[in-house]
Amino acid sequence: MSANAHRISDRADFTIEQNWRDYSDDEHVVWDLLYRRQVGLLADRADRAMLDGLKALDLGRGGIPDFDKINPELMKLTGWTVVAVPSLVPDEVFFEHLANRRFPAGAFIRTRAQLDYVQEPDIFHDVFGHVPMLTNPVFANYMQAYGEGGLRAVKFGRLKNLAALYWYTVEFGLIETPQGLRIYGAGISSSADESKFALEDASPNRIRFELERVMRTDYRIDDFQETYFVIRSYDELFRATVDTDFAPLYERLADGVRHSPGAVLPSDTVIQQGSQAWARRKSGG
Ligand code: HBI
Ligand code: FE
Repeated sequence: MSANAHRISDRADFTIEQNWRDYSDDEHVVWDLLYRRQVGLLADRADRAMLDGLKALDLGRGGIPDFDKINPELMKLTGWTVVAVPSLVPDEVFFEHLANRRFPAGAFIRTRAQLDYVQEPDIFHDVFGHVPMLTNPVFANYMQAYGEGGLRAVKFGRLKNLAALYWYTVEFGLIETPQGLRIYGAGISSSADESKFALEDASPNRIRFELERVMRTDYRIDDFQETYFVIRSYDELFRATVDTDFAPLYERLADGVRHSPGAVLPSDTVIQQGSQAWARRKSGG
């Protein structure tokens, strides 16, 4: 186990040094294995924004990315930087970073035995999955607006609703393109199985994104999604956060009405109704 695995931070913002020189050769090999597999799968499954971001930051240069090398490029493109954290950080710390255009990325990398699934976000999930999207100016604005909204949601006690918005967009979002549906969510793009499942399997619902509907929808963290929400553009996502007056929305959400992950509502614009043939699907999950 390298010195990087699950260190603790003694800073108020939970950051640590990445210490890129401490990664072992085998840890670099794990990144290369995951990178090569995903980039092959995503060539015609990921949205342009993600593929362009991978190139712009040269994340395929070989080995685990050194934040000192990718940050100047990312800063130039959209004013974001990646900061290293041991793993999940408290919600408010997370929102504070996003609101200041800092993306907290786990510094540890999964082992070869965990190639297909790791419980906590490791550097591959965070830097391969999330960071390329931060090179897209509109999505970068959405992520900062999300962070600011998160700090407000904590005050209104509406964290669960906001976490659902993050889950169904930043983590598991799909976008409509002239070539068909494409992936932009990091939870999908960093997973070999879900990259195929999210676009090609008949069992999940694919429903048009609507802010309040998504914020009321529960989700499962240990299996593929039962529903994927589809946006038309990143601008639609950004506008939803900046054009919405959240105070009355938070009042309405206080009624506690939630939808189950597989629900299809009469008010939904259904792009593809799932076959609902649910079985535990995540391989080895
Ligand atoms: N911390 N490092 C890290 N990464 C996350 O994705 C993350 C987090 N803390 C909280 C959190 N996500 C979720 O609660 C968000 O959905 C709000
Ligand atoms: Fe994530």
